[in-house]
Amino acid sequence: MSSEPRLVEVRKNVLKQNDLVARRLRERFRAAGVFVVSLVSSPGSGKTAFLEKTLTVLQPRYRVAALVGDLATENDAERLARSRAPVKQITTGTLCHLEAAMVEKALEGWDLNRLDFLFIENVGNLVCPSSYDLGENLRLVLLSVTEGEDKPIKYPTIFNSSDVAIVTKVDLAAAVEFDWPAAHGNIQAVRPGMPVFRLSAKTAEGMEDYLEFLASQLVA
Ligand SMILES: Nc1nc2c(ncn2[C@@H]2O[C@H](COP(=O)(O)OP(=O)(O)OP(=O)(O)O)[C@@H](O)[C@H]2O)c(=O)[nH]1
Ligand SMILES: [Mg+2]
Repeated sequence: MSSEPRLVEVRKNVLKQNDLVARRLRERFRAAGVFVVSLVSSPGSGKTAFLEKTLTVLQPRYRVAALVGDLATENDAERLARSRAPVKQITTGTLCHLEAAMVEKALEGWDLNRLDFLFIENVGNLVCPSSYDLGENLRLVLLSVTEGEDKPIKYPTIFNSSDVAIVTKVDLAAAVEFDWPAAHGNIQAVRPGMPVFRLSAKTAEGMEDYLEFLASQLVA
């Protein structure tokens, strides 16, 4: 007998188990009144830089915190902690994505009632994170100008499973001859109507529009 059907079955069970935990998390987030935003992208697209800026700017007006996933190191948590927001690193070992159970475990001892926004930076990967619900309200997919305009059509699932696209590192756009109409067209091809923001965490260009959008989500 081929092993293929068994592998598929195991994977389905893992996903089903994840959905149960994600549902539990979503209910907990709703009850606590915390708005949860997750970030997915390929490695190095600028998730941590963008999140550090977001945490720093939001801090005076909102109570914010972050979880960050990586296979190894506490580097990103240390960078995010510079914002002075509560931050916890989740190290996944060999796993290329976060699972709802890891988020649930990382939140042990946290009083979610004391938060307005919780951000979750996923492991840098354009494939694995797409199938794992983390109970978030909003999933942001980042695409940096240096990656190539074709990424949305090459990795459609991660764009399909996200709510908003953020084009990052726009300060480098001219140097890499980034083709904005092509990138935007590719995003819209895989996820018609998807809101897209263009910004730079380095120069802060475009951050204001995105932060306004985020604040409007909390009110909604
Ligand atoms: N010029 C420029 N560089 C940026 C910007 N955002 C991030 N970078 C740089 O891009 C590199 C990767 O940024 P990170 O924030 O570590 O990216 P990441 O997506 O968190 O990476 P992983 O967590 O490893 O997946 C770093 O050298 C950043 O300084 C930006 O807006 N402009
Ligand atoms: Mg990072």
